[in-house]
Amino acid sequence: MTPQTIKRRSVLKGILGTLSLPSTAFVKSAAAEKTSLDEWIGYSICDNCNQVPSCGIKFKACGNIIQSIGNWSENPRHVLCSKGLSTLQRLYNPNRLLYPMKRTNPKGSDDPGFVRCSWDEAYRIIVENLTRIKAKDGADSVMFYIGDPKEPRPPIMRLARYFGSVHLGTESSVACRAACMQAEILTWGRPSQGSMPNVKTKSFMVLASNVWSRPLGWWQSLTAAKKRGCKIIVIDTRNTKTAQFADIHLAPKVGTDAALAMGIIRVLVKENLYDKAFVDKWCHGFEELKNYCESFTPERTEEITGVPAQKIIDAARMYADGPGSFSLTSQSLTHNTNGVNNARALLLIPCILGYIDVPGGVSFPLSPKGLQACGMGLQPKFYEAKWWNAKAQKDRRLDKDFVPLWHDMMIMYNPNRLPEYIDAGKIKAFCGWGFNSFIWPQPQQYQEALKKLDFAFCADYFYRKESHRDMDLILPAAMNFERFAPFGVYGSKFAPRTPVKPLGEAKEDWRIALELGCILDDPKHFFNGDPVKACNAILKEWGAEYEAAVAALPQVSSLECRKNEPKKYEKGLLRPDGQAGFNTPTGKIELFSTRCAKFGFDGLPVYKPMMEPDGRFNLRMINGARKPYITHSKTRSDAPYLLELEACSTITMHPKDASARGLADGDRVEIFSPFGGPVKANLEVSILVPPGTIDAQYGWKGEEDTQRLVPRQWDPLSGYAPYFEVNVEVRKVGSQK
Ligand SMILES: Nc1nc2c(c(=O)[nH]1)N[C@H]1C(S)=C(S)[C@@H](COP(=O)(O)OP(=O)(O)OC[C@H]3O[C@@H](n4cnc5c(=O)[nH]c(N)nc54)[C@H](O)[C@@H]3O)O[C@H]1N2
Ligand SMILES: Nc1nc2c(c(=O)[nH]1)N[C@H]1C(S)=C(S)[C@@H](COP(=O)(O)OP(=O)(O)OC[C@H]3O[C@@H](n4cnc5c(=O)[nH]c(N)nc54)[C@H](O)[C@@H]3O)O[C@H]1N2
Ligand code: SF4
Ligand SMILES: [Mo]
Repeated sequence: MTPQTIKRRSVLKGILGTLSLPSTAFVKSAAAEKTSLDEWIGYSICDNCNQVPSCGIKFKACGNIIQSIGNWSENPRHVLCSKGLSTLQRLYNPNRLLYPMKRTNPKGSDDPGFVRCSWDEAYRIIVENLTRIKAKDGADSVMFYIGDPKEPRPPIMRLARYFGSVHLGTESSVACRAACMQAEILTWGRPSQGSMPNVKTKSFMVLASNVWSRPLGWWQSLTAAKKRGCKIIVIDTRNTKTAQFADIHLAPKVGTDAALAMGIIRVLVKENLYDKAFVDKWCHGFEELKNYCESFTPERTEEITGVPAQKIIDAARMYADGPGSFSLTSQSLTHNTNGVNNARALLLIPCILGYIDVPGGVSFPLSPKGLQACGMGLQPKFYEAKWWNAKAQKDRRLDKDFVPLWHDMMIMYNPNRLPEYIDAGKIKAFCGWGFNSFIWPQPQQYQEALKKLDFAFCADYFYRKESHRDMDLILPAAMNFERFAPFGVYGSKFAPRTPVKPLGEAKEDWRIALELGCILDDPKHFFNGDPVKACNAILKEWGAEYEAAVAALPQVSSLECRKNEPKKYEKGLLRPDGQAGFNTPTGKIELFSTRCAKFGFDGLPVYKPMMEPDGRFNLRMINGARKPYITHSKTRSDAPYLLELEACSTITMHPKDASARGLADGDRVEIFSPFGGPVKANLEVSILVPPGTIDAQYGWKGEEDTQRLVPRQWDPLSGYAPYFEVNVEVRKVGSQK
């Protein structure tokens, strides 16, 4: 035994003794208070679609049992949707994982033989294995991963950092909003999905987004704007409720948005509708853009995108009557092999119109200083951004050659080549929170790869057979009603939670990560394992405190913030060096990205044709546009209320395509692609999709797993998969090939 393991064991013993109880008086008294059978009103935050920060929930409880839930009206987000309301059923689902479980059969066995173990034993197994693997293969061979549950990210990022591994992957580094964020940062140097319209906004573009994927406040804001006379333009391939509500709906074929954007930009340039003074002073690469868009005449753009030429002209003119703003999709534009460019191209439209950081346009709020979305770590100091960004760490990352631009821009490594990394012996251990192997195209390849790991564990609400079967340990995570951390952030407001005691031996994700940090590293770095202390370390940056915020409930509390003012780029408020301009390499909005060019990519967001239909596969599949009662893999079994709304995989097809194939509404069908199938689904015939396109939901398993149809090909800028690009064919179950 090495001196290091002896030390670790004695430390472990001591720490486990002190960590088994909540550490601060506040947490202890909060827990004790709820042991009586008195009725009380409590507050939580919904985590069921991970639009973090998410909607506030007010609940009525008796002792530790929550009896009913509803809207928390004082919370800025206070209208719960079907998924939010179903979280109570999820909380008391009898299949919940409530105790740590360890495997007793060898990896690869059909039955892993999971048996219950104590937290002490689970931690001992984790610490011994991670310490051993780190000593033998280095800290970087241990991969940390957090799935779409974005709430646990900050302490796990901290855990990975102090453990010393640069391989932190998340669902956002596999496929989510981060590719859009890349587009935003490349263009104007900071993340911004746009701003919802205010009283000064005269025109508004919805860039591939839909009411079904947004908290309900989004729809309220849009309808109020339209009532005020603001013109709404929706750019969406499908004929959604949002599209039907628009003044103009442009429906480009999937993945042709860069061409559509160039067509619109050409009209703005030709008709002199753009803001010349703003472009001359604050934009880089206008001449290149002007030359490139020249060939995107309305007629040619119509040919590529399917959007009528006159509509392109009308939309350009309507949007130019500003000030205007926009709302950008979180993911749909970027789930094809030219995704980042498709998103970037659309973002250039408000840029050349000068709608950036002006009243009624796209606002770039400054405050509270340093605050980030929870999914990005909440606060750079807390997860130690400097460490992640240092060259010594960056140089060690496995995604450096695979996605050089992503690697340069992002702290999270892109794990889409995980099977290759495992086969090459570069990743030996996996520590996952909220891990779902169906997130990937060809998920079976990832599931096979997991079997080859030396050690792996996952924390989750439920045991998910396909993702967890080859883990050594499964840890029960406390749900949103059972945890303090994290607080919800809404601009300059924040909201704490008043949790009930977790069922069984479930623990908060934050607590698990912090306790492991205490054992693997040093309790001083991990707030003695206490999530409220960790939250307070973050909140104190903005003069706030968790306990005081609980005392103020049901009102939400404030964070110290700087005053927002327009045209901050003129005053040096958008760059860390205090110089005027934007936080890009040229200090200007980059219509031509010098950062892309540096890595050998096109500097302009160019159009590229999507995968060609080859005669056998003639339908483009949008594999995953959101439905209001489904979230990814997780809502299918956790909340039976939601399954009652849709009990199996259901694809949508236009009536013309259905009749050409002899298919009717309600048919059971099979889907094929050049990359896999058959995959089964029920058919819904609807004008929601245009001819030539079907939509499907991913996350169904077994014979309904649509991820098997998607190839492992990647957008070279982000490394994201073409979930919305693959061509498929559909036929009735049992009919001839
Ligand atoms: N084809 C296709 N694939 C896609 C997409 C698509 O549109 N089409 N979208 C991509 C996008 S944008 C995303 S975000 C991902 C989905 O991301 P995933 O990570 O696959 O998301 P989920 O299935 O919601 O959740 C994963 C697991 O987390 C568990 N979980 C939920 N909350 C918590 C928690 O608080 N703590 C812990 N420990 N566990 C929790 C759930 O029980 C579930 O097992 O899929 C991506 N993949
Ligand atoms: N109900 C529900 N809400 C959710 C989630 C959920 O699973 N369920 N997941 C959350 C998460 S993790 C994410 S990332 C977000 C995703 O949020 P979004 O990206 O906004 O959601 P989607 O519904 O995938 O895409 C929005 C629209 O883009 C259109 N679209 C698809 N491809 C193209 C294209 O190539 N061009 C154009 N112009 N339009 C296209 C689709 O028709 C769709 O109506 O949603 C979040 N909210
Ligand atoms: S939109 Fe629905 S699922 Fe998403 S946070 Fe709000 S209530 Fe929860
Ligand atoms: Mo996502």
